[in-house]
Amino acid sequence: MTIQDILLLDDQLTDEELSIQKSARDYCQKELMPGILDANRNEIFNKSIYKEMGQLGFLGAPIDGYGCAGTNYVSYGLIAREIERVDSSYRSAFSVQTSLAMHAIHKFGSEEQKEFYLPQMAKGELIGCFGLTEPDAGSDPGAMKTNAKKVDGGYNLNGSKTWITNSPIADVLIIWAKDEQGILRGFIVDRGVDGLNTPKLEGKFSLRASVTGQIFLDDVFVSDHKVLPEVQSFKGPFSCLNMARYGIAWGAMGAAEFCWNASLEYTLDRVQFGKPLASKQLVQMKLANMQTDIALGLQGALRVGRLIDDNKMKPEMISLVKRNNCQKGLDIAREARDIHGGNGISDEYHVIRHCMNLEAVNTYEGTHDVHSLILGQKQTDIASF
Ligand code: TGC
Ligand code: FAD
Repeated sequence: MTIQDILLLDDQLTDEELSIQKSARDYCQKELMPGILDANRNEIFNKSIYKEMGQLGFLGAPIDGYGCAGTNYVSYGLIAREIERVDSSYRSAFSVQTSLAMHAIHKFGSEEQKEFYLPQMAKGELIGCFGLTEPDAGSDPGAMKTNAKKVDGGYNLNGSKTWITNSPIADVLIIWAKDEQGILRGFIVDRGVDGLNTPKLEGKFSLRASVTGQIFLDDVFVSDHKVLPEVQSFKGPFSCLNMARYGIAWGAMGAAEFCWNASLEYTLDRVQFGKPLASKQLVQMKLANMQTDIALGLQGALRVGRLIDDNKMKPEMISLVKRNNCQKGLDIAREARDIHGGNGISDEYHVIRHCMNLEAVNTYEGTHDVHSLILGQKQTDIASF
């Protein structure tokens, strides 16, 4: 037993899952960690990261065929945990490509669409994004105004999306819009079409190593064969969100683990009042709280992963772990920031970066409170949105 793994989570993993975890940890620590400080300071996302993740088989990992690795969902979660141990921005890049863009095409696309897009997206040669949120439709995407008007050979899309991860750099934009009957449909919009504009959102204090933007659609023509044929309801985007939210539950724990370990090391080294801070009862209680929330959070994520792999997942299970692990991760990062004293606000100690990132992670993919309401609705049968 190690202090890091008090409930022996590694013993619950298969050899294949342990091997995927190791290759993800090695890559993230060797290739991503050394550059994160600069990337976060200067708001840089290097697209070559997608190619590297592609080479390792991370992109679209749970998809069978089409050049994807075909792992189980536990392995997908383990990858998310290792990536977010470095930075939530890189886990965002992984989640959006895998669970939002590729999953939408895999689950709802035609065979032709799958064969064309998925292999290139798995290699990181094409970058995806997922356009659901609008300026006036965040927690309530049902209020969206983006519309699709049927024309000869396809649809004309009009509207705007905001807070879209990757929109300024995406080659493949999954756009959710309502048709003239008010039915939600999914559209694949390729970079370069007339009427598409994807400006970057400036001034972000969170996820600075991820590019976030808007999407403006001004009579963007999408041909019939770029419409996702197998979806005509909000079930479409919400099914993709289930998978991404599940990955976030693992990822938030990865970021929290970094903050806990940093706090432990820092307080063992830092002497005040003649003794290491780690010798103080208040500090030990904080470390114990971090350890407990992480150990339980990881167990919850693992359990939901096994249930997905056994086809027994219900969306409320995902709300439970997304909500819990994001809030706990954020609380741990804030506590770690405090434990580091003044150094805690310097990016060289990394905890302030995790803290700021987890603020957004707690908000996107359904805010903490929206997931409370999903769980409340399931208990009471009363929707209180
Ligand atoms: P409601 O009437 O309950 O349902 C509409 C239809 O959807 C189905 N459904 C689901 N299907 C699969 N999984 C789920 N989790 C589902 N939830 C609902 C439902 O069965 C129904 O199907 P049908 O066929 O009968 O039409 O929907 P509602 O409008 O009342 O919505 C309820 C609510 C509040 C839970 C929903 O709007 C919600 O989840 N809001 C949060 C919005 C959100 O999460 N946005 C995320 C945007 S993407 C993002 O943040 C990416 S960040 C990426 C990164 O960088 O990592
Ligand atoms: P609002 O819905 O306006 O919520 C504001 C506050 O009100 C929150 O505290 C919320 O919990 C609360 N609230 C809302 N409704 C209720 C209610 N019924 N009862 C009580 N309280 C309520 N979206 C995409 O489509 N694709 C992406 O790739 C994507 N990437 C993102 C990246 C970043 C960095 C961020 C910050 C957001 C991203 N989003 C993306 C959007 C994200 O999903 C939304 O921000 C989120 O769903 C919340 O919507 P909102 O920001 O409009 O907040």
